[in-house]
Amino acid sequence: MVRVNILDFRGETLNKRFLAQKLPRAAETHADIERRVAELLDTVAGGGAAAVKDFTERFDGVRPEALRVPESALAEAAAELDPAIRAALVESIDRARKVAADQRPVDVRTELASGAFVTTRHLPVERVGLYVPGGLAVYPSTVIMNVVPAQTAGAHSLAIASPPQSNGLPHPTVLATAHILGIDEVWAMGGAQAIGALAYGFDDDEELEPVDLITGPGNAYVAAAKSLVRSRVGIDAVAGPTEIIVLADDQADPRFVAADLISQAEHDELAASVLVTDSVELAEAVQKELDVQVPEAMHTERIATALAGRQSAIVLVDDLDAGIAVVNGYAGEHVEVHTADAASVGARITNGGAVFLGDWAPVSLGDYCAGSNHVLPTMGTAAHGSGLGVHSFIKVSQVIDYDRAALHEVAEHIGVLAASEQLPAHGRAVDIRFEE
Ligand code: HSO
Ligand code: ZN
Repeated sequence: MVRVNILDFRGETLNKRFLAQKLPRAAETHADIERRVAELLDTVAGGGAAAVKDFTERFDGVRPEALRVPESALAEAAAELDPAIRAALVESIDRARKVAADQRPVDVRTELASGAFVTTRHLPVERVGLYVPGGLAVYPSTVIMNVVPAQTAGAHSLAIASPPQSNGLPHPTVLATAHILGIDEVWAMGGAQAIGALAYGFDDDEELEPVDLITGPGNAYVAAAKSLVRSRVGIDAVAGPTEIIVLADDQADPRFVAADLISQAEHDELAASVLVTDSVELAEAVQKELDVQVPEAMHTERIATALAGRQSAIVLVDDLDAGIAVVNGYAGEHVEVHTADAASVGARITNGGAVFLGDWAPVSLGDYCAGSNHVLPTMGTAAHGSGLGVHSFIKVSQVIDYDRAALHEVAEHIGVLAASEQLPAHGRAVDIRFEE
């Protein structure tokens, strides 16, 4: 039998403090990982490409002759790509591009008075490093989710890093996807050493220009490295293992709910699959379905471990209002709503990286082909953060344009505020302009 923790929240007051204590969460990242990664980053900062190759040999079991993947290898991978995979990638790219195009922000010029303007400009980040994990699975779909919004934002230069396989190159489908997307800079580097290389660059054996921003998911080492380099470069978020939280009532189809819980558990033993329901019958039916479906899966052990982990649970609540409070308190990466009138319940989910409504919008749709992005906030960060999108690759800059009369109109206010902050030179910088 597949074991899943049952949490009974019926009769409880579901305030923020209670939820913070009782919701199922993975253990915090080990301080030990941070320490080891910090040392590794120092070595990469000082040792350049040669150091990255040393770490690659140690962790990936292969020493690539060159870390930079030759463009011919990208073209070759694309030429040899299975046509069905190509068609699926193209569909995924088209849909992602449509959504991204609609996310483009517009510059606005605000007129505050005659001759007084502030323009809010949206400018692309110049150079971006995109991390595509290897490990337990291959993630060409993640190439799309990183590259499409970066390109739509207008980022000038994009570099992809992905760990090498035994032949010294990243997975061929990752290379082919990069080629289809028009990317020519791909590096055979993974793990924390790849994050260090993107952040610091190198110019010893090979030349890698440091980037301004690093995006993309990764394991605990990648996450630790991203949080350590964030004072030097921007990062999208520190991603944890994937999460799904399903809110279901007695109308839900237990087969679909079980399949979707399993689908994200398939990623990682540390993945979180949480079901929140006000129906004990549904909870039991889902548990039965897990017992049927988990043994039939390809990665039964990984899935069973994830489902039995402290980060996964079936949460029983009194009613849908309580369920919504639990889901918003959890602030999960993926939220699925399987209730009568999923759209109106979904509208009340205010903390969720992506919200999937009803029977026909499983997380797998969003992982590959919805047009939405699958690089999303985890570990409760959906309460304040967002998934990848065009906005992730844009910085806002304001342009201030006042004429003489317009400045004069506020000169006195500036003088008063400057004096109140005991910064009279600020006031003087205005007054001097109006002296004869
Ligand atoms: N569910 C993962 C993304 C993914 N799934 C990639 C399959 N491939 C995190 O959102
Ligand atoms: Zn997935």
